[in-house]
Order: sequence, then structure tokens, then C-alpha cells
Amino acid sequence: MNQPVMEGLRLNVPAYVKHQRLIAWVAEVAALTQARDVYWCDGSEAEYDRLCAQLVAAGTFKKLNPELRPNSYLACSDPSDVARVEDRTFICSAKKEDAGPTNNWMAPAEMRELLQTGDKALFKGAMKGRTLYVVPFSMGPIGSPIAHIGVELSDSPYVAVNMRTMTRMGRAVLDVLGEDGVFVPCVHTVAAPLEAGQADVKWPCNQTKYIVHFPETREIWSYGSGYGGNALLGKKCFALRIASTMGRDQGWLAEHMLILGVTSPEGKKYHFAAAFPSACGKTNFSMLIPPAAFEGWKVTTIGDDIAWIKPAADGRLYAINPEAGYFGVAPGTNTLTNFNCMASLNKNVIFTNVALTDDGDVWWEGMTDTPPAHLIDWQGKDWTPAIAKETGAKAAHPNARFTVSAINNPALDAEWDNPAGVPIDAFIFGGRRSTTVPLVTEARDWVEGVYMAATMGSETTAAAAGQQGVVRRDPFAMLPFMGYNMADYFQHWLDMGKKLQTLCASSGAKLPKIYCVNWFRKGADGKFVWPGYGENMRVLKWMLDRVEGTGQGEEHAFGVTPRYQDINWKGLDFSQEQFNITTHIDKAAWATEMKLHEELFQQLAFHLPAELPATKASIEARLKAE
Ligand code: SAT
Ligand code: MN
Repeated sequence: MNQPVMEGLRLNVPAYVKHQRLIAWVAEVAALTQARDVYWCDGSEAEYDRLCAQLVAAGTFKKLNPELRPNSYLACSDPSDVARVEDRTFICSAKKEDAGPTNNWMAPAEMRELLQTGDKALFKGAMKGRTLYVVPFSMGPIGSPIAHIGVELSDSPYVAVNMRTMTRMGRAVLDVLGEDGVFVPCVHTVAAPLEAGQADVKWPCNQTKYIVHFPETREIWSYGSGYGGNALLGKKCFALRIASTMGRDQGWLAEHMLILGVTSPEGKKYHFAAAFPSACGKTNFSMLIPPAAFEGWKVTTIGDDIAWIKPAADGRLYAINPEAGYFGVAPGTNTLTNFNCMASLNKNVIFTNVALTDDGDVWWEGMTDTPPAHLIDWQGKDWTPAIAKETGAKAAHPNARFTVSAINNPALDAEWDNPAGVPIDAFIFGGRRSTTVPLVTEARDWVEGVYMAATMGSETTAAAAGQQGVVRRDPFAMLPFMGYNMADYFQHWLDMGKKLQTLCASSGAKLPKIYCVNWFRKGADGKFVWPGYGENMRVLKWMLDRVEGTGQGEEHAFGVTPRYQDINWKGLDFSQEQFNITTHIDKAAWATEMKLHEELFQQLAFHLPAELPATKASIEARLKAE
């Protein structure tokens, strides 16, 4: 057995690991962080069960009632560690302009000194008293030509078990890596070293947090948080921030998009990729059940959060979901808003920051109309409807999450892990806007679509630490996930359009259509006007009619929108007046909105593609003329 010893530390390298560079790197990180020991995850079920039992013993996990929620657990985090920390997220490219004005930047050498090499480097001794878990994972089907491999070194067993659900994780990945395969090194510590004899806490973390990316060397270093995208490094850090940089260099797209399939009663299948900011309903949309009036139509899920999209010689874009599970928002999820999701959560789930019922099950706001009479809330306190009324205390944290395997989803698409991906017929971009933005608009061409996506705004949610409900520009729903300069990313999308046009000219294929949607417009009573969820099928159907060239619409300043009569309303009581509220274009609101576009363009002036201000000028001219 290969058993190098570093300063008394056994690396415990399994005989099947043949990759000397990987072993040397694990040794280096173990020495830097002074981990107590090293454990290589094989990804087996037995290992998952063992680590979960260990988390139960440590108090991090509570095993849920196996009769109600078989093989499922609840973790409650430290109240300070509940969401992504955007202000602590850094893109450390060699040049500041490559990170661009929307990212936090620090020079790589300076960041390395702070984290790794300086006298007081944060990672020095950060894993003292803890096991370093070696977590090999594949984003995309193992061994597929479109997949990319990462190895996360983490001192959190919570991360190890979540990564097993969220990615293809374990020994099979190392087998593909062989002796010298390429992997993205990801180092993660909760940064809560334990001195000899010091008792651990249930959710170790640190007030100081750094989520750091080195795009040139394709490395990730994460310090101080155990939560979600801060710690499960395959997700936002790799599959979006690092992968967007890989995509720029290699001619593909890494996007914050769900992917869904729609099959018509005649058996014709279409695919949509849709970008929405975090906690704006991507999981619900990807699992929607069409209303009764759409008998014979079927929606299936390929992915709920991330898409890797590559152009093929036929001029079409093919998308895969690099993940293997869903890390979705629990509050608001119920059998009406997302039946398929609720069915996915019946067994084999890790819940984080939801409430515990007296019979050992879970509950969250919106799960049922009537809350249970008593709960233990996500912070371990007694919770009753009366307490909630008095104090406003939430039973579940608004960013409470479930981690569940894609194979639990009854609506999972048969092609969900096809390495070739699925061909995209249309892109959808949507923000959360109580005002201004109409229900649905079709871009007249690729450039107008890129403009819509680039200037998208959305009200902030609990998915990120910070103020909620404030409108900010969130281009392509990628603001927190861009690995390079946003203006260069716009250029990359425009270049992709040109490339597809050339390919389509010879193949006869059509470019995907691009839509901008807003499900969240509110009426004078402050309530959402559009019913959303399954009813979104009506909008999808209009888009499909447009893809087929049969759908009608009306052209205006921003693009094409359906008239009331262009949408199938069968089985839904939705009046022309209500429709008008969701589609109305308020000139004054749009004048303000265009100023915000201008501000964004000023912020992104360096390398901003000329097509975007030109598109803005034509929109403004049309607005004036109307
Ligand atoms: O915590 S995550 O980044 O995984 C969730 C999200 O913000 O989309
Ligand atoms: Mn997301």
C-alpha cells in the first residue's frame, strides 16, 4: 500500500489511487492545514451511511423519523452561516480588468500570501484536529467528453455527504483520472481548528470568510463557511465561476440555467434553458406539471440550476446538467407549487435549516396551509403559530435547503445524463420584478436577446447574505457567478450568436429564440397577478408556437409579446384586465429602467460590446416614437 507519511500524518492513500500529483497535492494541503488525518471518499453507500451516522453522533445531523422520511437527515447551521457570501467572494485573476467591475478582486500573489504562504496565512493549521476528506467528483457523467473533474479537500463531513448527492463522487472518478488526468483543485475548510481535548460544535465555521477563485490556474480556495455554494465547491465555484472561464477559452457556455424538456401530445420534444437568479423558482419551473387543459403535454427535468452548453457542427446548442442532485430552496415548496419536488423529498434527503416536527419529520413555511401546533425551529427553539405571530420568527430559515439526488425526481428526463446533451430551442431569462417588466417578451434577434439578458434586473433574495428585495442588475442571472469580466462575457455570447449563424446557414438549423419573462409582477393589492407554477405552461406553449412559426404576437419597443388572444386560457380564469396588468408597459417606469441600463453600461464600459449601447439607442428611439 502506498502510505507516505508527512510529519507523522498518514495520508491513507488507497491502493487504487495512481495519480502522484494528486497524492502530492493532498500531502501539501494536509501539511499546510495540519489536518489530523486524511480520508479518501470512495462514494459508496456504506461510506455515506457511515458518515451520516458520524454526523448524527456529532450532533450536526438529526436522523428523521424513518417511517415518515426514510434515510433522511436534518442539519441546522450556525445562524451566521446561512447563505452565499457575495462580498467575501473573490476572482483573483492576474489582471484586475479580467475580473471586471462586478467581482471582488485581489492580486493572486497577495491572496496566496493571505491564505497560504504568509506568516499568518489563514489556511495554516486551519484543519487542526479534523479529518481532511478527499472528495473526487465529476461534473457531468463520469468519463464523458463533456464532463470535468474536480477534487475537493474539505474538513467537513457534511460537505462530503452533500457532494455525494450533488455530483458523481468517489472512486470511479479517480479511476478516470488515472495517473495524470486533469482536475480542478478545490480546498475547503470550515476554519474551526480544534486544539487537543477541545470539544467540537455542531456547525463549525468562522466569522471570517473567503470564497476564492484563481481562474488562470483553475483553483478554488474556500475558508470559513460550511453552507451551500460557499462549501459545496462543485456547484457555483466550479460549475459556474471556473467553468465560465473555461467556456470563454474553449468556446462554450457555463450558465445559471435550468434545463427542461417539453413533449407535445404528438410526441415532439423541445428543450428550454432558463436563467433566473437564486431563489426565483428555477427548481419549480424545471419540474412543472402542465394544467389539465394541456392534456398530453409533458414537462421533464434535465437540470434545475446549472447548464453547460456547447455548440455542435449542426449549428445547434447542446446542453447538459453538470450536477447529479438538487440543492433547492425548501420554503414555499408544497404539493401545489411543486408536486414533483415534494415527491422527490420522500426519502434519502439532507435538509438544512428547516424546522423539526414533534414526530421527527420536517416542516417549512408554505409546506401546508396550517402549520403544526408545535415545532423546533431551525435555530433549535420552540416554535408555535402564536410565537410566530408575536415575534415574526420563521420556523425554517428563508434560505433553508434540501439536498436530493436527481434520480428521486419523478419528472426526471430520460436524457438527463446523456453525455451528448439536449438541443436547445429557446432561452428564457427572468428576474423577480414586482413592477415594470412584462410577463413575456420575445427578442427579435440574438443581439436583442443578449441585450435583454444583459440588462436584466431582479429583487434580491435570501440566497445571498445582505439586504433583500432590492432591485439590482443581474445580467444573465450570473452576477454572483461570473468568473471573468462581465463585458467580455457579453461579447462571448455575441460571438456565440455569430458562430451559430454561420453554422446554421449551412445546416438549415435555427438559432434558439430568446425570451425575457417576469412571473412576479404585483397588482395594486401587493399580490402577484400571474398565478405562476403549472400555469407557466401557457407561456411555454406560446413560445413553442413561436418556435414553430405559428404563434402570433405584437411588436413593440422591446420585442414581441403575445396579445390576450394569443395565449391558451382554457381552464384558467384569467381576465384580459389581469393580463393587461402583467404585460402593461409603463412609460415612466421604463424611462427609469433605461437609466439603470445606462448605469450598468457605464459600470461595464471597459470592453462593452458596441452592439449593446446600439440596441439601447434603438429601444429608446422606438419608445419615443410610440
Ligand atoms: O448556495 S447556493 O449557491 O448553492 C444556492 C444558490 O444561491 O443558488
Ligand atoms: Mn442557483
